[in-house]
Amino acid sequence: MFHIILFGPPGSGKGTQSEKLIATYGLKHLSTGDLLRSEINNKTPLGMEAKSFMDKGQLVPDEVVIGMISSALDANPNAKGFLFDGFPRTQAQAEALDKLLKLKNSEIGIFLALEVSEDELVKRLLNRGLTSGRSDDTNENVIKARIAEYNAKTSAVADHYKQFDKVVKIKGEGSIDDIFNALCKEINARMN
Ligand code: B4P
Repeated sequence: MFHIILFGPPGSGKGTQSEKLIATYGLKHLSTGDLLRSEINNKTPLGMEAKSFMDKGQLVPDEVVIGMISSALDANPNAKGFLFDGFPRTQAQAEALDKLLKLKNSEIGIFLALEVSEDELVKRLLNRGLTSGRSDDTNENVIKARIAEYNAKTSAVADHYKQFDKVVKIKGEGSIDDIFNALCKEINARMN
């Protein structure tokens, strides 16, 4: 099994690149953002709790997100590997993920960190907000709050994986195909 973490600030291209990576490598895509939005659309209690945080640009509590990922791992026992998109976003989530994978005698193969300037992030998310219908993409203050949450709580997750020599930084600005090719080059080098 080969597992990938695709990491980066909001709007860095995680969702965009994930679609291409799962098609190429046959991995199961686990996006906590997508899982949470599906709970919101289904109006579940978990979704209603998550919405109150997401609408303000804040992270959803760790126990909610970790529970969701644990269930998703158990629901896919035959997966070739997982592509984690938008997870882990805190140190507690990273430690929980390591433990869950260890129980399956497995571990993260590579941690790919997309790097994009803040101006570009804001521009992309406001642009997506024109068509996505996502309430967290339409208000610039909420977008800035999401970026601030990333800087305060999420960026340090890379340090956790640096100690295991898993982290590779990738420039996340440029054409989608060029970024995809850069990601594939690093994955192929670690897979073989
Ligand atoms: P997510 O759903 O993870 O969304 P995201 O970080 O905003 O977006 P992503 O990075 O995938 O978007 P992409 O660049 O592909 O999170 C939403 C919220 O859910 C969080 O704020 C939080 O509240 C909650 N949440 C999720 N996971 C959580 C967790 N683990 N713990 C706690 N809370 C959690 O797309 C952005 C735009 O850029 C698109 O329009 C795309 O077309 C464009 N784009 C992509 N690549 C481009 C390129 N190379 N050039 C130009 N534009 C590009």
